[in-house]
Amino acid sequence: MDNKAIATVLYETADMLEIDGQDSFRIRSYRNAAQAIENHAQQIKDIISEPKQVLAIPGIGKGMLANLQELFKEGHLSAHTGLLEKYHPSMLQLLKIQGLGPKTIALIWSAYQVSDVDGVEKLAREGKIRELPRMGEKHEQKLLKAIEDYRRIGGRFLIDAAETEAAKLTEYLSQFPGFEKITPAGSLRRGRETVGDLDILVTGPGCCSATEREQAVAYVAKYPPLMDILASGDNKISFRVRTGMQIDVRLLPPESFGAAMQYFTGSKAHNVSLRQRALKMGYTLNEYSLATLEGEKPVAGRTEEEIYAKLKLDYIPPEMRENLGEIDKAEQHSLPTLIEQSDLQGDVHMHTVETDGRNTIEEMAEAAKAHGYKYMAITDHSKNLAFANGLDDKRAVEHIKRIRDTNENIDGIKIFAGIEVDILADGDLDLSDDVLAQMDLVIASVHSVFNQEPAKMTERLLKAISNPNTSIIGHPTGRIQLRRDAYQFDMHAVLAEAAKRRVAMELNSYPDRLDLNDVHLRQARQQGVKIVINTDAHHTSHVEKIRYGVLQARRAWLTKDDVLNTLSPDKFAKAMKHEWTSE
Ligand code: DGT
Ligand code: CA
Ligand code: CA
Ligand code: ZN
Repeated sequence: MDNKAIATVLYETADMLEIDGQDSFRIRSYRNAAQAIENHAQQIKDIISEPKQVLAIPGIGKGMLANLQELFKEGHLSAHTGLLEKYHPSMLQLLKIQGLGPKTIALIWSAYQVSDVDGVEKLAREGKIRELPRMGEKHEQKLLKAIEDYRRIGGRFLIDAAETEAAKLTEYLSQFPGFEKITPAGSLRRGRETVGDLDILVTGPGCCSATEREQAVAYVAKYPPLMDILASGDNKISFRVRTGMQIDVRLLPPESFGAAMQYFTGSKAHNVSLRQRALKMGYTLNEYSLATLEGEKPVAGRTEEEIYAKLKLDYIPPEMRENLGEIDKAEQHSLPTLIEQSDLQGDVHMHTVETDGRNTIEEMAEAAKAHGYKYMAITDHSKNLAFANGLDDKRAVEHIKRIRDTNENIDGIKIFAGIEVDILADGDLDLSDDVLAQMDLVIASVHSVFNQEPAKMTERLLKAISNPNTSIIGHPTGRIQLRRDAYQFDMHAVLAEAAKRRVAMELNSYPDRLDLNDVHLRQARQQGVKIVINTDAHHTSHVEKIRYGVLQARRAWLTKDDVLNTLSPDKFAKAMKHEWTSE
């Protein structure tokens, strides 16, 4: 037990004593001791048999010494375990929520006997926290936000956050002399919608002599956002940064870099299949190389390409490595040609200052043009979304005119006039058919009443799809990653109707949406439904978020043909009026 672990037990005991309503002197003695031990240069475990040395640490008296002796003799502290039993171990999770202190937890406990995160979240959502003494609605909202942060930090991160973190670290590592290649592997490289921890692989010409390794690890340890080091070995250092993200950095010799890329990109399931194949062919495959079973002579390892080639497989893009049949396809030379960002000719879900966007029509169009698109669409909100200042029929018609005028006055990009119209609770669209018919394209989206019975929600979506003006269903499942689950409905029935009516499904690229997700995209393709990949941009800078959508499309094995906004402007315009033929 190191000093940090001891301090944690003491801090937790202090917090639980406070929840228990014990006197402040006793509580303070635990906190002071925890702090002193945490900052003490010498390990307590090395001096515990010398009571005088322990007592010499400021803040540690005879009582605390007895506690420490118990801790080392028994492996636990009875004051700590007793309180844990009384309040349930889940209390420790509650204490980790920023801004939820022992006093509030005590209040919640005495009123509701709830001591776990899910339970407290439920109370807050039910408006029961504001009923406690000295609490109000503001506290309740802050608490919900804190729980959200806790979940994020305790769990997975959105792909854009992971990417930003990886880019910052890569920049830092690239300044270390001798590091030549620095690449993310793991779930980030596979383009998964969320990332658990970051896996960064590093190599260079001389990588890595013992001294270079030592210097490199020391350099990584000085990374400014680094909070604590979790493990540090010969060629690996694991640490946590201030955002709560955990990062594994691995140093590799160049001749193993491809093997390590392959291994640490995963997925685990893909790797298991690949290794079985290697064994059948008389090879072993690990993070260092592909080698002969007999004599362990390496035959590949410098690049991933040579490993797949030696295994008589076409190169499998990282996004496909989930063991969903990609190895068979690679063997048969029949891997699909996945869609690429450069295949997209337009982005047709964009908001402006007219509703809840931050830029004008012109600014959004210029951003789309600078991105290299041939077309884009302005699709502001409809009136049901009151907080977004959504458009009614009259304003929508005026807005169309403005969009068309802007289109006349801009060169090099076609601006379509569209709308993101709300699908009301009964499945009706929020604007009159007459106005919707004037649009070049209509995205119909659910933005309210998410908790309908699945059958009702299915009916609602089917009705929206059956409106002849509907071109696209926007963010079809409504999920907000790490925050709100998808609303429930019969996806198969909805996709079948969309296929029949030639209504497209959106792949919304906003990182917290990514909706449809990879699984549903695959299902949509199988049912003959076309996809439109959009950003839902509310700012010119959001145009770049399209790449997160493209990654999900690739994970779903989509090709250029599956996605309507790879079409030329004319063909795309027709497709928005249901005029396309499935080949
Ligand atoms: P994450 O971090 O939860 O988002 O997902 P990954 O895929 O990044 O998983 P992680 O970080 O645990 O490991 C990175 C890769 O390393 C993983 O995709 C495959 C490889 N790997 C890890 N553990 C094993 C293992 O036990 N067996 C095999 N074959 N591969 C492993
Ligand atoms: Ca990972
Ligand atoms: Ca990892
Ligand atoms: Zn929307």
